[in-house]
Amino acid sequence: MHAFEANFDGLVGPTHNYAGLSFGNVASRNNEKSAANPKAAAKQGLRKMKQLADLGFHQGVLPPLERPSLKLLRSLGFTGDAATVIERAAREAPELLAAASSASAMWTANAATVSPSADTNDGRVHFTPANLSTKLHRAIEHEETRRSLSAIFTDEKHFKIHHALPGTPALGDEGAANHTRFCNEYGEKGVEFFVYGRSEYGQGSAEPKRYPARQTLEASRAVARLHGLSDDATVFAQQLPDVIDAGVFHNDVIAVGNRNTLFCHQRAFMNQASVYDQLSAKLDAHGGAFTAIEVPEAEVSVADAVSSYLFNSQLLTRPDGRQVLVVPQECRENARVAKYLDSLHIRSTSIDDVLVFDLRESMKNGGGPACLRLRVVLNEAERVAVNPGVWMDDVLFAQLDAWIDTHYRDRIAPGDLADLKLLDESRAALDALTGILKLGAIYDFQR
Ligand code: SUG
Repeated sequence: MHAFEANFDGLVGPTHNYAGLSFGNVASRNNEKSAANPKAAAKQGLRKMKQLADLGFHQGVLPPLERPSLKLLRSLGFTGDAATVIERAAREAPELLAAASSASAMWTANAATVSPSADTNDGRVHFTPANLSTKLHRAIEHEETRRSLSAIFTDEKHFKIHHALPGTPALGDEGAANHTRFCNEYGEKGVEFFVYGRSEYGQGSAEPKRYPARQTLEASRAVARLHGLSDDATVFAQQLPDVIDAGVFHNDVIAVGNRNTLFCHQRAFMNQASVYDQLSAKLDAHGGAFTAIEVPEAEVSVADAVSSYLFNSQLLTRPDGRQVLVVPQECRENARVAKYLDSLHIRSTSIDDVLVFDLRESMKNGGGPACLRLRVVLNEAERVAVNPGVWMDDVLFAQLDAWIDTHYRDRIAPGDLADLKLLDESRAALDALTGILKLGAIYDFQR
């Protein structure tokens, strides 16, 4: 059946700030305690969505979550009315207030792992929200994420939305950031590629020494089972541990795939050649010819990849069949990466075009073009079943642009998280947003 890939980008929430919450994510740590501009952040993300929609890509929007999360703070013993909770948390545990205030749900590549209906045993599109259990500010996302996904992919005839895996070290799951799907045509059965950082029970397996490996093999296998994927259509691979130690906290910082193409760094996976062989053999059995475009260390180092986010790009097939690579501006500012991109057209790769976006605000927290989007392959019947309010077009763009102007600040410094007004402003924004996106009352404060 004919199908296409839709990208659902996370709208940056009104509390976007730099709190240095993600040890192992170099950008997050480097920008800790600097002032953020939520309005610019939201507009940068929105412009990407609009421009990609204008080019003919199917582009959807996922809403931010309610932040600050009074629910988290209350569960940690801060009692009383909202003002008392925030005031006490700011005074006694500013790091917990920061975790409760993060707009991290913008990185929807971590919202869930998604398997298209062509791959699953019951013929539905499966979603497993990621438990994101390695970081407190992210571990509190999945319940609300599930609610948003359920408001958008509501029809159970087409969509199955699982609960997140138990949030425990053995089952750390970071969602689609560590998952890629290869296929011949989007609507045909494909091969799902799960990349993990460590194994809880795989004795003697290599692990990073400096930074945490957020995804486990056990979590990846559990998601594949939940989604009803067959063994002949899954490949599991481990990230190189020392690359995680160099700042590659998700696989999408070092690799991106689309259809039959994997674009990745030379030093992405353990036993990389055998990983290619497995992908090639399994894709071949499903009618596709696997190709890897491997970038050598000698041309672009792992450090260059981490600072420029070359691989945190989107590799997209245009309606006319040409393949475009969507990269952040930082790629143009790194001479070696820019040189590599400029040479793409003479290398006879399947990448025909490069599109550059300014996503500076998100990038400063370690979130590039690929982090900001969740890919969902849909056939026509499934597309019709999606809540129509979330598809990007001229009207929705204009509404969201004006909505950002009305509700967002242009500066949030760490100390501002103690500002009681931020909660009311944020709720007013989200309340208006559910009207614009026609999502119904998805937020706790609306219920
Ligand atoms: O989980 N940064 C996010 C970035 C997520 C990027 N996603 C993908 N690679 N798919 C993270 O590390 C930083 C927030 C702060 O420090 O304020 C943060 O959560």
